[in-house]
Amino acid sequence: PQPILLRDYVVPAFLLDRVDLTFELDETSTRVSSRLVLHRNPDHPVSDADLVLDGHELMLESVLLDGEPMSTDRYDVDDESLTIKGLGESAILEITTRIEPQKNTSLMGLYKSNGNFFTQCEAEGFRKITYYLDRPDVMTRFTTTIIADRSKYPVLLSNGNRVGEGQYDRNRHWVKWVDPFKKPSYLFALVAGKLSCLQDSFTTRSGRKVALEIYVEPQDLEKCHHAMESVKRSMKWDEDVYGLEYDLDSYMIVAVSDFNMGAMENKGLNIFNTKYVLARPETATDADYMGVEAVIAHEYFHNWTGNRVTCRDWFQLSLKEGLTVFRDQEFTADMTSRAVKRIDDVRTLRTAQFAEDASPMAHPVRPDSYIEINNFYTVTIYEKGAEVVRMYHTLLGAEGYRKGIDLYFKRHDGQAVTCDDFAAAMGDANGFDFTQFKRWYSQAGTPVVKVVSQFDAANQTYTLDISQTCPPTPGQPEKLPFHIPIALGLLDAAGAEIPLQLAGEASLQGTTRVLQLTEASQRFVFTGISAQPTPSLLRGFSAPVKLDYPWTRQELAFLMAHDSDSFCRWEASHTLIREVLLELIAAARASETLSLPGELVDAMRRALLDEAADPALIALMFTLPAETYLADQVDEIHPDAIRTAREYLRVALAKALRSEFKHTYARFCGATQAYRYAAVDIAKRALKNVCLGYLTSLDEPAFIELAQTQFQQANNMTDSQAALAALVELPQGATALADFANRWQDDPLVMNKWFTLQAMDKRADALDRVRALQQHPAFQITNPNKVYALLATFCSSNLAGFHRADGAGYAFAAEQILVLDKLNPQVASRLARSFNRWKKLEPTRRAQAKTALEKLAAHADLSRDVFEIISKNLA
Ligand code: B3K
Ligand code: ZN
Repeated sequence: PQPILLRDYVVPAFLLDRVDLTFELDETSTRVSSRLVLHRNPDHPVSDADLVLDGHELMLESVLLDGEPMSTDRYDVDDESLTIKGLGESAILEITTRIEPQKNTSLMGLYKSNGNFFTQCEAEGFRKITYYLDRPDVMTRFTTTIIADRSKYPVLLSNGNRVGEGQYDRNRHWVKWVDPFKKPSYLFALVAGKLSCLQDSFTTRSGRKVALEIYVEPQDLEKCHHAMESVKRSMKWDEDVYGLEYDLDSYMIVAVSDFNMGAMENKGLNIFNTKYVLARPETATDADYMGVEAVIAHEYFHNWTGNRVTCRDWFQLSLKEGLTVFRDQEFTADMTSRAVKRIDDVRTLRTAQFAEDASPMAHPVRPDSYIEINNFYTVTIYEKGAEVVRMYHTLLGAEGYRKGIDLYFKRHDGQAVTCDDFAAAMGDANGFDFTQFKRWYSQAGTPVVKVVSQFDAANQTYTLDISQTCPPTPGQPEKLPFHIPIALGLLDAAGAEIPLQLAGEASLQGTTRVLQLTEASQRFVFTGISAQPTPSLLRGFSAPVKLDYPWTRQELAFLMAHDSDSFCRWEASHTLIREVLLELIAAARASETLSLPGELVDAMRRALLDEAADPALIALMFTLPAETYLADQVDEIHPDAIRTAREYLRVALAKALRSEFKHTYARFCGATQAYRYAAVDIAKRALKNVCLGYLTSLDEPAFIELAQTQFQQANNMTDSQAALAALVELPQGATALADFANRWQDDPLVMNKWFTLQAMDKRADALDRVRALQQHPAFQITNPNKVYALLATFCSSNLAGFHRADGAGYAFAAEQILVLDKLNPQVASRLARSFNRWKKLEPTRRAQAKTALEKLAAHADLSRDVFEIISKNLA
C-alpha cells in the first residue's frame, strides 16, 4: 500500500448539485439506487478529466447517463472505483448496485447488528454503499428513500426531515427523508429496525421547538434518561457559550451495540455505541455517566464544528476533532468540576498522547501522509488537537477566542476548510499573528520546557530562564521553536500569591501571568520580589509540554498544600510520586531494598486529612500513575521492575496511612445513600473507593470484609465495581466474580467491566485467564466493545502481563490480530498498536516483540490498517 500525501491534494474534478438515494433493504441482498446530478468543477486543473467514483465491495447492476443505459465500454470498474470517460460539462448518472450488509463484519458502510441495519461512513465507508465522490470537500443535498419489510423494520431513519411515508407493496413500507443542508458523504446515515424511542423536545433560544428522539432496543428504553438530559444541557450550553443554535426539526440519536468507535455525528441522526447512551445507577459507573454526557455533547457540538463547517480533506481532521473535543471538555468543566476535569484530561494526554508522540506512530496534529485514514483517529488528532485550540483560548482570552470563532462561522458556514482557515479567522479577528503558532499543526513530538530560576536578593528580582527543545519524530529530525503559552504564579513563604511585574512594566499585573515562549530560550525577570519565592509553573497545564524544573521535595509538598491553582496542587503530588516511583523502579531493577520516603508520607497524610479540600482532588492525588505511563518515563522498560515498584508504593502507603484511610473510608461510606449523578457525590464515592483499594491491599480480614460488604450492598455500579476490583486478585475474588457474572450475564455493557477487570489481573497467569475468558459465552470476537474490554485492555494496559518475559503475550497478540484483521481491520489495527513501545523494551523482550512483528509483516494479505501500524513499527 502507498501513502497518501497532503501535498498531492487537488480539488475534485466534478461537483454534485444533488443526490437521490433509494435503498431496498433485504435479508440476502440490498439494492442501492443513486441518482447523481453533477457538473465539472471550473477550479480543477484538467478541463476534460475523467469522473472517478469511489466504490469498494459493490456489485454494479446498471449505469444510466442522462436517462440512457451506458454501454460497458464507456466505463471501467475495478475494486476501488468506477471511472467514466468523456463526460461533458454536466451529467445525470443513475447507478444501481447491490451489497450484502448481513455479511459486513468491518462495521463500515451498511451493516447489521442484532437484526437491525446501521451505517458508519466516516471516513470512507460511503464507498461501500454506492459509487460516489467519497471525499469531504464534495458537499451536496441528499434525499433518501428507504424501503423495507414493515414488521421486521418498523423504524426507518435517515438524515434531515421526514417528508413522506407509505405502503410500498403488501409487506413493505417506505419512508422518505430530505436533508436541507449540504453535506459530505461521510455524514450520511441510515438506520432500520425494531427500535423503541424516548421522546422529548427542546425549544431553541429563537423559539423553535426541536423534537428529540433516542432510539434503542426495547429492553434499553429505561436507560436513556441521562442521555436525554445530556442532549438538552448540550443544546443550551452551545447557545449560551458559542451562540450556536440547532438547525433541523428533529435531532435523533440511535444506540447500537456493534460499533467501532464511541459515536458518529451524522447530520441530524447521530449513531452511538450503546456504551455512550445507556446508563442507570445499577449498571453504569460515575465515569460512565460522565462519558455519556461528554460524548453526547461532543457529537451534538459537531453539528456546527464538523457538519456546518467541515474538513477540506482528511489531513485536516483535527480542524473538527480538536475543536470539538475542546468544546466538550469545557462543557464538562462547566457541568461538573473544572479542576477535576482538567486533571483527568491531562492524565489522558500524558498517558496516551505523549506515548504516541514518542512512538513509531508519532504524527503531527495535521499529518503530512497516511496509508489508512482510519488509523489517524488518534489521541494526537483529538486530544493534542484540543490542547492546540485551548492555547488559542489562553493566548486570546475568552472574548478574543469567541471573536475568532464568530469570524470562522461567518466566513466558512457551508464550506469544507483547513486548519489554516481556522488559524486565519482567530488571527484576523484579533490582530494576532499565529504564523509561528501554526508549527503546533506541522511538527510532531512533545516539547520539553526547561526552567532555571534565580533569586537576586540585592536587586529584588526573580529571573526565569526558559528554554525549549523537541525530540526527533519519524521524518522530522529537527524542530523549530514552538509558540508556547506558559501560565505561572509565584508563592511567598506563607503560601500567598505574589503580585507580578516584569522588568520594563509600569505596574503590577495580577498573580497569574501567561508568558509567551517563542525562542529556543528566553529570559523573564520579575521585579519587586523581596524573598525567595516558590514558582507555580504551567498553571492549568497551559501547553502540552513536558516541564523540567528542579523542585525540591519540600517545595512540591508546599505546592500541594498551598497553590491556589488546583491543577498545580495535584500536579505537585503527581511530580512527587513520579520521582519516588522512578527511584523505586531503579532500586527494584538493582534488587535493592525498597523504602518509602518520609516526605511523601507526610505530604500525602496532610492531603488526606485536609477536610476542606475537594475529595475528588484528594482521590486523584492518591491515584498512582499507570504502569504504561511509568514505562514512558524510563530509558529502558523492565516491566517487572515497574510493577514491583508501583505495587510496593501502593502497599507501603496503605501501611503508613492505614488509620487515615480507614477514617476517610468511614467518613464517606454512608455519605451517598441514594445515587445521584452530582459532582459532590461523585467526589465522595471516588475518595471512599480509593481508600478501599489501599485498605484491601493490606490483606487484612477486616478490610476484605469491608469490600465484600460494599460489593453485596452497593446500590450503584461505581461502588460495586470498585469493591469487585479490590477483591479480584484475592482468594475471595473468584466468588465475587461469579456472583457478578451471574447477576449481569444479560447486560453486555456490564459484562465488559467484568472482562476488563480480569484483563488487568496482576497475577502471573493473566494471559491464561484472558485466553480462557475468550471462551466465555458473553465474549464475541465480532463485537468491538468486547475486544477492547478483554484483548485490548490486556495488550495495551496490563504492562507486565502482556510483556511477559517468555514472549507469550506477543505471540497471543499476533494471533488475535490476524484473526481480527479478516473480520474488522480497524479493531485489529487498534490491537496492533500494543507493540508501539517495543523499541524501548529491555533486550530479551525487544527481540521477542520484533520476532512477532516480523512474522506479522510477512503476511502478504494484511489490511492497510494493520500493515501501516506494523510497517511503521519496524521502520
Ligand atoms: N467523527 C467520529 C469518528 C469516526 C470514526 C471513523 N473511523 C466520532 C467523533 O469524533 O465524534
Ligand atoms: Zn468528534
